[in-house]
Amino acid sequence: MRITFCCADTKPEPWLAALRRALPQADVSLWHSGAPAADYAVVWAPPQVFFDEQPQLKAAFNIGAGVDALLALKVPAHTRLVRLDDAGMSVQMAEYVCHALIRHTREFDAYEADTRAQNWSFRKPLDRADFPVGVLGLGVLGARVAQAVAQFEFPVLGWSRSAKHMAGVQCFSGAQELKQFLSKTRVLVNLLPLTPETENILNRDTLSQLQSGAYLINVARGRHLVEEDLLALLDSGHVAGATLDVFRTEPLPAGHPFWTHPRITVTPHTSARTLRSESIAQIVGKMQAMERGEPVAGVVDLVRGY
Ligand code: NDP
Ligand code: OXD
Repeated sequence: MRITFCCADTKPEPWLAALRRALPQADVSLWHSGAPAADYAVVWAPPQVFFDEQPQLKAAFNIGAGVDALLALKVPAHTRLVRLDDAGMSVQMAEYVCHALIRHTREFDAYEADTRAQNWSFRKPLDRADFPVGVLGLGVLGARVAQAVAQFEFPVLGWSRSAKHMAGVQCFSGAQELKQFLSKTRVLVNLLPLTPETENILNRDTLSQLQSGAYLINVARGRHLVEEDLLALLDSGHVAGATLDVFRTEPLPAGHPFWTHPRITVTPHTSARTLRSESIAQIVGKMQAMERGEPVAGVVDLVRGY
């Protein structure tokens, strides 16, 4: 079996070494233009020329959950695209979202400012019933986040494409139920894939439908959010604040207003990192299953776009 590795922004050596350890019989190498034809690829945001030169690939394994960068390319029709299926990301995402939520609802920023000023003062506890949390996207990550938030006894709502039933989560689905979902939500968590249907879904219209004093946690993709609409709604007071992990341009450019906005917390696309050993174990298991002719989870549906 021949495996080629083509991952932007990723140090290749540890991945190549780990893949060789996991598959000692395989020929594993770093892709370069003109490299020999491979059976499988491990990829992250490869250039178009990669697929142009590897038309025989049986599958390309993305070392992330989101496949928007891959779907922007022309991929050979028979090459299956396979996303990471959790591989240690959902627990990180649950930590991140619960941290952002609780930091906001327990007013930890204000307490931190008080204690820095050596000011021993209490705030009136907020009622968690006043902070219904709505999760956009109830897939691998969104479902785990919704369940984690429910553990803290917040009211939890979720929205997905297909109808779902989830213990402790009031579920909504489809465009026709989005309005209802938004009107019952105060803290909005975005865990949708980026597709033509979801691009710019966080805009003036949708964010205005949230309950007053709304809070946004965007951990999916920057292109879900119309940035100037968020700034306008922060100015108007309808949105109280936001925690943003993803941006239309990454790294977030110097001088961007999000860097210094007093009610926006910025993190550098780090809410759920790809974990090398978990990812390789999953990818290698799927390559072996494919070689045996067995089905694997996480194959991207090109029509749905995720
Ligand atoms: P999944 O594909 O497992 O889940 C996607 C969810 O979104 C599903 O519930 C799906 O509905 C729903 N959905 C998709 N399109 C629509 C639509 N048009 N209307 C309503 N619901 C829709 O993805 P993951 O949970 O694994 O990941 C979600 C995203 O998180 C990734 O695509 C990626 O962009 C982002 N991500 C960000 C990371 C970071 O570090 N910031 C790390 C990892 C991922 P249904 O269930 O009905 O199909
Ligand atoms: C992913 C990401 O999609 O890291 O996995 O954003």
